[in-house]
Amino acid sequence: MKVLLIQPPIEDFYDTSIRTYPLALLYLATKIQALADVSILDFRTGRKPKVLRHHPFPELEPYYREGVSTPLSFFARYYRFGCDYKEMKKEIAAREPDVVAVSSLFTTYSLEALEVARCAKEVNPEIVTVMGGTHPTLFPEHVLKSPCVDYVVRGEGETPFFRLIAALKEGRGAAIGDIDGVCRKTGSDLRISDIHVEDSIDLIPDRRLVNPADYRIGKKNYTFFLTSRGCPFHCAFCGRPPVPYRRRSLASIEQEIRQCLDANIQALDFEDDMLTLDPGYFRQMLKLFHGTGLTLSAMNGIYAGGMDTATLDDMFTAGFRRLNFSLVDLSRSVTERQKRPCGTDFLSLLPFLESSPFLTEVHFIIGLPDQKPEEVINTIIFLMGKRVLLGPSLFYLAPNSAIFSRMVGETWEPNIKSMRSSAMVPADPDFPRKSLYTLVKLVRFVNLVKNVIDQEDGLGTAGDLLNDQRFGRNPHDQEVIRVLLAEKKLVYYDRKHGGFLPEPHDPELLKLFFQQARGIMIRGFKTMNTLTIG
Ligand code: B12
Ligand code: SF4
Repeated sequence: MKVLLIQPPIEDFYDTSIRTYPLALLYLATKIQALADVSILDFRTGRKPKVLRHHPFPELEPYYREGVSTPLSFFARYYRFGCDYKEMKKEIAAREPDVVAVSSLFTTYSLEALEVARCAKEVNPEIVTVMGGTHPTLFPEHVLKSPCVDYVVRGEGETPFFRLIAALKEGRGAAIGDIDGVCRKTGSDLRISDIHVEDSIDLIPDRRLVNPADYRIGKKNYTFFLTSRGCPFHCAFCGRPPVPYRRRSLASIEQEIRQCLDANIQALDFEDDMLTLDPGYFRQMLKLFHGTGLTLSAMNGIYAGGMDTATLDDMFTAGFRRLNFSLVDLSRSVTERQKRPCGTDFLSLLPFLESSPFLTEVHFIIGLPDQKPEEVINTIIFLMGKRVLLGPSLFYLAPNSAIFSRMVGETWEPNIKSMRSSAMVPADPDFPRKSLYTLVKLVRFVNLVKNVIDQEDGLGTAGDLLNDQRFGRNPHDQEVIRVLLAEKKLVYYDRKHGGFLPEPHDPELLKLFFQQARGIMIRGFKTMNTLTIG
């Protein structure tokens, strides 16, 4: 039996192309390896993005434009990241699979995943199609009602998928209805199973099933890695898959590290939802990396609760160089409202981090319901004075989160495309889109200044930026910054018509930022160099 596991393409204004390792598919492929002839096809990674002239967000046209020159640029074009329909059909047809199984991790890109199932059925209606991942787990009916999907797997897929493939192979179709985690249909009758949770999460994915050179960060082959699954917390904005928190055995992690090295992996990104929950376990786990030479990261974000400087030292020894912390917001009242545990524990680690060799990125959310733009300004001003890079995340509605249930509940379907940060959907009328946009632009300004002062010390105030070579080379960029500093306005240079035009922005917020930031210092990201906002 030939089983093809597919990572679908996505359509958006951007892609995080350094983080598309198809780990879920590798777990599934490894589990059924002895049962079937299995291969993985990644329709998303390593393909040239294609510009889509029409996109589903006409309301964003004033914000994301082409032909614009500004040093504070944001998104411009809408793309398809990965294969188009014709290529997908050709690739599926060439492999003549019996089963096509598609990963659908994101609700917002679930239509792209369904397209893959449609391709498979068009290639050959006899191909059995299966879909799994966070989206089908949360909305099995939505996926199963597509005439192109035969089965949906809910929850962790290894065992249900194994049983499904075994039943199909042995022609035991009738038994499929009883497999925990597998949903099926008979005519219009849908049989929806509970969410499956694996008894053991120690399975080691066989990374030889993908080409390591297809997944690179800089010059290094990277992989995703999990030491745990699930998270015991319930932040109101989070749409994590509803599975309990469990940790892996250290012995299996040790074995997996060896296999990664054998597979020529040089960098490893932990994608755990809660990597550092138990600092004791975490530190033991870090010891397994000593001497491996692997570069470690946790770009999904590190939770600082319970962490201390000794743990940070251990992280450095293990191979971490760049840290991504999830702050959410500086204000305790915001984090408490969001039910975010230990929201501000990170602050106690900051003095150590600033004087350490780590490069630290701090992520915070812009546009949470009940969050005020002024609160975000406080976070920005605080972080700009620290030796960190600012990592803004625009709020989006995450299915299964408490906010999602409150705001859209059962009526979510028409909003599918908006459940992404690039859609900049305001969650609160007091925090409109132009304020979200203004704050992102301010963060870009701060990070740009950090970049400039990292390269050049002794710039006294922000006004000196205008004489800096970096801006001097492009008079249009220089003018955009001059207008921002002097007139507190956002403008861009329109290359087509050859003039400066206003960007949508909230002038009051800009004024407030510069008022509060007056006399306050911006510190570099890589260096302790500073500059003062005049
Ligand atoms: C890595 C990751 C990414 C990567 C991409 C990963 C990839 N391969 O494409 C990056 C960083 C690019 C990413 C981006 C986004 N992400 Co993300 N991401 C994750 C993260 C942290 C881990 C996913 C993972 O690999 N887990 C490890 C694997 C082993 O677990 P798994 O995926 O659950 O797979 C198991 C089952 O689901 C099932 N299964 C999975 N696939 C299949 C397929 C079949 C056929 C079967 C049978 C079973 C099956 O079996 C697997 C093994 O048990 C999850 C959080 C999470 N806990 O899932 C969020 C998550 C998936 N992301 C999410 C979102 C919303 C986004 C964004 C759209 C947010 C935004 N900024 O707009 C962005 C898109 C940005 C962009 N355009 O680049 C949400 C999705 C929620 C939803 N219902 O839509 C999640 C759940 C985060 C959250 N807490 O809310 N993400
Ligand atoms: S945001 Fe992080 S800590 Fe909060 S529930 Fe989600 S995974 Fe857990």
